[in-house]
Amino acid sequence: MNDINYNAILEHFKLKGTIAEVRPLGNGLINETLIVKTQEADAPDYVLQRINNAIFTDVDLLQKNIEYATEHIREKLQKAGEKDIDRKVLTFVQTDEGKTYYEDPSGFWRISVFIPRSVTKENVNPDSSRLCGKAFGQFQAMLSDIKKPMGESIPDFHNMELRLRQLRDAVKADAVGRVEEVRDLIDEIESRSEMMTLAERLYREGALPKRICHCDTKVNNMLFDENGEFLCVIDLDTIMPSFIFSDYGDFLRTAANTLPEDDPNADKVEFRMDIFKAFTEGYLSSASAFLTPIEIEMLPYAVKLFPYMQAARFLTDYINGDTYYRIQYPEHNLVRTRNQIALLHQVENAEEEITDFINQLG
Ligand code: GN1
Ligand code: MG
Repeated sequence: MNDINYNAILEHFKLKGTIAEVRPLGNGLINETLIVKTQEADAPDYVLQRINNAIFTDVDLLQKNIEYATEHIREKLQKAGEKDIDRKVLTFVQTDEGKTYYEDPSGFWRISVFIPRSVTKENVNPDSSRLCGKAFGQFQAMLSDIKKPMGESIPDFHNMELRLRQLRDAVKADAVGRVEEVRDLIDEIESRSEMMTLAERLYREGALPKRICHCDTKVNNMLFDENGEFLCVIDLDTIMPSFIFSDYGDFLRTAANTLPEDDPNADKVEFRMDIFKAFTEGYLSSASAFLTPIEIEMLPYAVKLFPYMQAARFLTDYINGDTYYRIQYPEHNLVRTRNQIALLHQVENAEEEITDFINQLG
């Protein structure tokens, strides 16, 4: 990273002002992110990112998705008479060739305008999770009528059938001899496989739509202003067609877990009903206008699906010898799996209350 000549990359983009400084920003694991400070007070600062091309193999499709989605949201905000639009949607800077990314031997680079006076959060409380629900519902609502051809930047990213196939392939190959030790976890996952692949079957029957989703709905992928008001959604790489469950369920998977997803005290994992209720209220306040009855009816399924899917993904990676997720110690993916299975159990225990609450709102 240190021997990269950032100025040589930056000069291919149409930036305003004089570069004063380039330094790392944030704690993202997938892409490398830097802030580019400019000298002049009236020139914006910028965010420079190297796109992880090992995970996002079709950078052109990825960037087109992001361009189409941000343009569409910008138009929607303009039509709605919003003020301060430049802080409510990301702006990507073009290269001299009129593209939003630049490729050189060190990788694929893109630049967005840094949104001034914005902050990120790592945790939520019921009030902020209501805001998050509303924001992700609005995000889906704004993109629900996009006409541009949006592709899957990671094919079948949240396809549960694929994730189960990957687990079964890993078990069959048993590349590093870990299968015997995790039999109980494989059984936990296999015993629910039929129920958890319901969405894919309904999709094939034409009963369930895919829509444009964010697919990485963590609170730290949102920007807020100095008063805690929501500004915009960031980390747009996984914007793609998916079931709306992706944005609803994955947020709850992280935000409503009392512990981080890799906390080893799986027996202490609890599902926070206060966060669930507030987020669901917020989400339905902005999404119910475009959701079909079956999508609303299946929200309790979505709450289960994401701990389940993430458990399958972590377990697959553990069995494969840790080739996908970054680990800090050898059992890390196993610990993560047990944590997500514990969360699944908690959600299952609360299923009736979850369903009643959604029915009463919907
Ligand atoms: C990855 O890097 P991060 O934390 O934003 C993964 C998500 C998982 C998450 C689990 C592209 O996201 O799908 O839910 O780890 N992103 C990708 O921690 O695979
Ligand atoms: Mg992220």
